[in-house]
Amino acid sequence: MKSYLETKARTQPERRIGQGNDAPSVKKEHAAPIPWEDRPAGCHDVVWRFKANPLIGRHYMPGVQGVYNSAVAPYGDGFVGIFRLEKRNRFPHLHMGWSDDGIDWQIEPDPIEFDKGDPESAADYAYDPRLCKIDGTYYITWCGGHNGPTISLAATRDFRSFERMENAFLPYNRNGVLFPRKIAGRFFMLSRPSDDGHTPFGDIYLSQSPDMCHWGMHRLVMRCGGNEVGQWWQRTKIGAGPIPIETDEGWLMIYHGVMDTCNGFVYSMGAALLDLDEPWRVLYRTNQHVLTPEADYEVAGHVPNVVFPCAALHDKAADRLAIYYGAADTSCCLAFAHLGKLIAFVKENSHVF
Ligand code: BMA
Repeated sequence: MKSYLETKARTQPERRIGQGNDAPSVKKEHAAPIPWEDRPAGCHDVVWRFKANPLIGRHYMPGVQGVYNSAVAPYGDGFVGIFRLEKRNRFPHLHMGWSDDGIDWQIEPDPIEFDKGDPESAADYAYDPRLCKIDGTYYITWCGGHNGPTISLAATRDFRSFERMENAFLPYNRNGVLFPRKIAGRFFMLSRPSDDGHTPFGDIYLSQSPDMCHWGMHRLVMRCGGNEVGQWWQRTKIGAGPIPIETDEGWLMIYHGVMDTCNGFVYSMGAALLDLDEPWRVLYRTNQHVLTPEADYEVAGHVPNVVFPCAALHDKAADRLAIYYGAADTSCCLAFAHLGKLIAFVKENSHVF
């Protein structure tokens, strides 16, 4: 099965977007080292914060009110990012960003302009992007407006032209996260059916597609958990975060778990291992969060008490994982873990329900 762009005849000349004329040209594909900082002395947590957080603060450039819940991926000899950026009207758009080291980012001031591939893809809000490379094509999934929020999709090879694809699901849905390779010849996407508001419920589902256009064979992956499983940190809703990472122990899926309190929702980070061939089967799942809002920039901001992972870079040889998360719907942050230790932690502290 060919990737999406290969199956579509391209009718428009290649063009650049926004300030994209400054986009670095890709020389030779080679991996830049991912961001890394050792666990601080005295810290015993399996996931720890970058000392220089927030990576990208609330006023990244004049008129900007927040940059958060954003996606990154290796590209060329550096990294690309798709950033959720909000100006003073607080209407979220997606902006391209470039970085040599995954830490210092140059974000374009104008939003990405998508080619109009999908006649139903009204120019509307766009938030919480994920970025997934499959067979040489980069796919962006995000929460877009289609008479209510659901999963929008676009494809690019060069981050200069972006082909808008059909939206994946009926509204209402959020947290659409692709798998980085086909499984049994099909594309796989996690998602979280929701409502049109702030959604006080939600479980993670998996859908399959032969062509990135038609989605079906939906499977429940995992439910949120409450009293009966002793899991208050993830009792209200859960949603997939970064692109799942393939490991010998299964797909490592980092996700957010939400609990309701008398002061609103609290968003924490957890992790699970899914079966490699049938990823709707949960092998292990953390019986506790691995990161919860505690730092000042996580407990204070536009929406306090939010840790919202959307991307992760990994280096298997070095046993390193760098997790990008939005903090308090205000800033972009980084956290680190040893991949092997996180997997061991998930297995040793698991409650599958
Ligand atoms: C969710 C999404 C996220 C946001 C979170 C906390 O429903 O809208 O973008 O980070 O709420 O406000």
